[in-house]
Amino acid sequence: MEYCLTELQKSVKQMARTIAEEKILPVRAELDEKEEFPWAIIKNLAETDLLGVYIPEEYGGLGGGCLEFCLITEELSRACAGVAVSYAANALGSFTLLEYGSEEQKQKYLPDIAGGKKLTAFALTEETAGSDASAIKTTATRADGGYLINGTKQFITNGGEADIYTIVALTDREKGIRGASTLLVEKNTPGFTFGRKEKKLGIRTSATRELVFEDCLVPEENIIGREGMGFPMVMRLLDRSRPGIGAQAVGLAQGALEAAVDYAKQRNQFDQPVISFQAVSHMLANMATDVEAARALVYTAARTVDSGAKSFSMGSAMAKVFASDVAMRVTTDAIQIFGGVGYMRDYPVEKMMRDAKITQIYEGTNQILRDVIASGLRKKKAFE
Ligand code: COS
Repeated sequence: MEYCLTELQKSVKQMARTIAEEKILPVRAELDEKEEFPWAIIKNLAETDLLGVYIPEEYGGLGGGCLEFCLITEELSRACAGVAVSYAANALGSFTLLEYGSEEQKQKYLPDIAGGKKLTAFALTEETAGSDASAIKTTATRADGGYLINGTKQFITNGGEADIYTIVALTDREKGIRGASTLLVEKNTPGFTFGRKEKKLGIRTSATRELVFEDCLVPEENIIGREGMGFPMVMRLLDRSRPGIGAQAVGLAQGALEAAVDYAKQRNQFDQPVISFQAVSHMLANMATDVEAARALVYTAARTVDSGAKSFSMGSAMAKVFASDVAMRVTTDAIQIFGGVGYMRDYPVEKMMRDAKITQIYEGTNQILRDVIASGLRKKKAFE
């Protein structure tokens, strides 16, 4: 399909593909097995400026937007979704700063993020606040010299590895979620430590860790925007980042589709390649159609984010829901086409299926996102 990509889009996509094929493919099974953070690959992404693709040129980035970010995420995910999410979580950790940060904050942090000198993470989720994001309990209380943070964040991607954390905490507990604010916390700030490192089904090279805050004092200037603006900021951040999860799902599904086609062409049964059986070739045809439909939706959602549209909740949610369901279906069918060997770790498709599952869960479960879409439908005055 022709997506009419710009020169910048074609070039970042190609660079990401080269890194994926030369640097990720040879080590993905080992990274998965050892559950090691892919620092060498993050370094490659920094050297090629891909880490700062969405950051404006004045702060050292490439000046791209959501679509460029999605193209890179998709290419990395085609090789390894665990590497792709480590890359994508860095953007999640810096989007709020980019959109709402003061000029001083941007000058201070963005050049190092764009250059890959500092990695970021975003922390919203807590034990009591998953789908119900408004149930956070972490507090940031005004104190001499800034805010005193107390609480524990759970399941934080890039946790322990990142240098800068964008966290959401209650600056006014009385007001509940309307008293939430977004703050930047740097690694090594006294009172900020890392708890349990999770052992996961998939995306095992990525780091998923608890963040523990015990009387952690951050300076007043670390608040992003105004006190009480935290929740709407986070909702908008998630609207902006969900096409990225869609792109991760599309990359995963594309990788599984390619592996299944290659295998079906070379695997002989009953004296012929299994792709010559209609039962198999129609499965592949459905997989290819699903992947292309998901890609078209993800790119359109990303272009809507980049268009400057005021609201893009529905399109972003649709892209994430549809693409992640496709990724789960296509990776599962890829194993089916491989048959018995697909279930073994010698081939990459079992890892792809394990990796795909999380795309239906994180950054809003597909159940919550169907609520977001339905709520958009309820609010719509007319269909264009
Ligand atoms: N953009 C901007 N503001 C938004 C918004 C959006 N997309 N969605 C909601 N808001 C605002 C609302 O306007 C409302 O503001 P006011 O207080 O001024 O009225 C406020 O946020 C609360 O909105 P709402 O009442 O709809 O929030 P709910 O508590 O019902 O939660 C859901 C809404 C379920 C959609 C939200 O909790 C959610 O997205 N959950 C999933 C969380 C998630 O994705 N977690 C994964 C994190 S991985 S990093």
